[in-house]
Amino acid sequence: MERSLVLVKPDAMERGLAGVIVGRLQGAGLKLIGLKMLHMDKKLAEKHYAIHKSKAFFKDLVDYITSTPIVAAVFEGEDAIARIRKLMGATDPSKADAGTIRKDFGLDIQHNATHASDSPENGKIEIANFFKKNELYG
Ligand code: FUP
Repeated sequence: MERSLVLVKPDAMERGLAGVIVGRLQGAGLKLIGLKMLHMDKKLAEKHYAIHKSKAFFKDLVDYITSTPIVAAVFEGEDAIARIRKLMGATDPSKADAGTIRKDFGLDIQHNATHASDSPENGKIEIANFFKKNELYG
């Protein structure tokens, strides 16, 4: 069993897509075991995106992800990481496969509707950044 953090990012929140995105993942058979709405502060954003600290887009990314409240979810399932990333599609929505969340709802590489963990190890770290153990119902 794997677990992944999923974020519904500001661009999707502003267009009322939180339920649709969470629903797509549930509809694909992934189990929702944690859910909350929060407004990420700069500290949490910099921690979440620490791997991108040296990139030119880092400041914009932090400004963007902290621009509105977001929905954070945890999904559990067999092979959950790979399955969710496939359902989400490529980082750049214009390059994402048809029928993926980012193809259907993403606007551009920064405003790409969702985040999901890219490995089981990062999933554990990311989930711990957003959820206490007793907020998960796996
Ligand atoms: P992903 O795992 O698909 O979310 O993609 P990355 O970890 O490579 O990138 C994390 C986030 O950085 C993306 F969701 C959007 C942002 N990003 C940019 O804003 N510009 C870029 O050129 C690349 C990524």
